[in-house]
Amino acid sequence: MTDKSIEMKSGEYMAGQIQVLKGLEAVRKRPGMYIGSTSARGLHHLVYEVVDNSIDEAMAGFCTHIEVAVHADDSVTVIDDGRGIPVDIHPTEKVPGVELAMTALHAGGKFDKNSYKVSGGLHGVGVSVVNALSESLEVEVRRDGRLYRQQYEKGIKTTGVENLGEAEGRGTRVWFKPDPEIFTELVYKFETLSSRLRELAFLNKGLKITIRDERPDDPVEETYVYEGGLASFVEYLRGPRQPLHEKPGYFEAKRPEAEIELAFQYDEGFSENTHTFVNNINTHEGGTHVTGLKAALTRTINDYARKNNLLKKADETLSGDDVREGLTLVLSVRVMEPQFEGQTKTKLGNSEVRGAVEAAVNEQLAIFLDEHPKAARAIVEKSLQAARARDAARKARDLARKKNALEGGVLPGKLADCSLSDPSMTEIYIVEGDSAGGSAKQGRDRSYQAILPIKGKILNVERARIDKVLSNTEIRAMITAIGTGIKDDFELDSARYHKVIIMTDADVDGAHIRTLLLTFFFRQMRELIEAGYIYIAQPPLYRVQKGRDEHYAYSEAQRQEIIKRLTNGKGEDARGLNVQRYKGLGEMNPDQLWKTTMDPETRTVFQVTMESAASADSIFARLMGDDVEPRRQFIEKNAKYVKNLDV
Ligand code: 0RA
Repeated sequence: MTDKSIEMKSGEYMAGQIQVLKGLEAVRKRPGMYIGSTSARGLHHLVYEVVDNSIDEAMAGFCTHIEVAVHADDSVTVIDDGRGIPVDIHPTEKVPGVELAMTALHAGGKFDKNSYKVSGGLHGVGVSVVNALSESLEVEVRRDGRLYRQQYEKGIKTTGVENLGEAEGRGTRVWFKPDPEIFTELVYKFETLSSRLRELAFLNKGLKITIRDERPDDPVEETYVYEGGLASFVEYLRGPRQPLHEKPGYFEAKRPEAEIELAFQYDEGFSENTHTFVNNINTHEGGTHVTGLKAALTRTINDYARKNNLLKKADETLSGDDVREGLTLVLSVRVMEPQFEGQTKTKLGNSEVRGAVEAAVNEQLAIFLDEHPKAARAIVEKSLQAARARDAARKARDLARKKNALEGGVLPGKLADCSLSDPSMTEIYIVEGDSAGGSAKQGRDRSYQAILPIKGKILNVERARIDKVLSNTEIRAMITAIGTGIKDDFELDSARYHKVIIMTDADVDGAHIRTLLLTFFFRQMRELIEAGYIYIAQPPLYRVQKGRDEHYAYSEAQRQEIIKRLTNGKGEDARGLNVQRYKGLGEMNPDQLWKTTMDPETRTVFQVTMESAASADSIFARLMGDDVEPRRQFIEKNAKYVKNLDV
């Protein structure tokens, strides 16, 4: 019996099909609404969306292993060993469950009520969105001793759910190839996928996740499984920093409002590394759970310090920033009906979660401190040092403010400011080196572009306490030029520019300086990144010239392409061909710098996202310790990570 004859028989079925087609059409018309973007980011979200379904099955307790493979043609397979998507006919929709999952928007929750849904993807939109945006997709289900299969193209089924006969085991396999008519970028980045999958393995204790990249000549496979869950995550994040206590603190708590899992470890560094998740989603913008967590940390450590007479003066208290200095912490909360708010929908809104987290952390942290008196003392001592340094920095700052007011000069001398004063119209280039700074000053459009040259290596903020950070000239110049202040004093509304563009040489040193700058912004002006104000300029690597034809290449591939075109395929040795490699920005004259890197009409700038900044930061924390070898490796690999910035 063909599909057509079924349609004739059932008006209900036909109505369902019309709904499906309308839904798919909406997804293909406005893919951005469903997966955020159609660039690299959206492309990667397709994988996360499919994996999330398997993760849900793991969270329900039925799946132990998830395998992801990226094939030579950049198609992807996701396999799990869960129960398998149901194949029986849905009572009201009259189609097999698996077909419903593949075609109905938001079908995910229809089967299973009591679970922590929206486990991952950008909006938890469901696998039907992946189907709609795939040139082709195939789903296989093993259930009840049989193998079933169905195939689709652009979300429309090309077969029914076929029973392929007997088969062992159970589970679901989804293979899909993203549609080139939809996506502007079709190449998967192994690092991007593997770091999210590793994160999911940390967040789901004991779950095994494998990723295989079949594209390189020598395929790569990695497996992540962490019996320690978040405790393993914290040790991973802490990296080479010297811990104050040997094992991370760790607890799990079940409350009616939420399930809470937390791990933390203090180290001798000065930065705070807090990562929070709700239903496996990174809550970059914080929310009620983070409010509860911070309140509990501050209160419990102060209580402990006071109870044990560790505070010298009667009125001495430790601030939130003080007790979080040198702290690596991961909080994972599971909530039945999470409300995500904020610009990027990564802020938890559920008010009942605040109290649940606060109470659980108060209780469990107090137990940890009582049971580990040596660690507790070290933590309080460190917080006290932080409090005293902060106090000294505040005094120095007040003094500096007064001095500035007296002298009348507020902006740094090296800043070549723009003439417009509406921040939404203006941008500032932070430029590596005085010579490139000079070219930028001459090449810019001075009405809306400001230039701040900074000396090569700025201070490594990872290894310095706040008072030292603030006494660094380059950093002070940036802070005053940008105008927002830092940390607790940060005010987005005071930003003097809505674009802060980092422009460094296209070499290893440039990459290092860019990382230092990103780390600084991530640590001290995080909201500037969250607001989308930080960008990275992309200067060309080569100038290729033949006669009056002049072109710039931003990658090796582009260089070859241009040479081929200009020489009619003859290549490098053609007569009259002139290829110049730019070792630094300083080698470009002002006009070239404008044309290639600064003119909004022709330049490419990458907007820095929280994810890219966080990964810069974690790479940085990991590698800027005292070990030389990992640093050397990092610098060699760095070009690769920079390419990841738009993901
Ligand atoms: C709902 C019910 C059941 C399984 C699933 C959903 C399921 C969905 C996906 C998507 C990817 N992998 C999956 N694995 C399972 C099973 C209900 C039952 O067997 O009783």
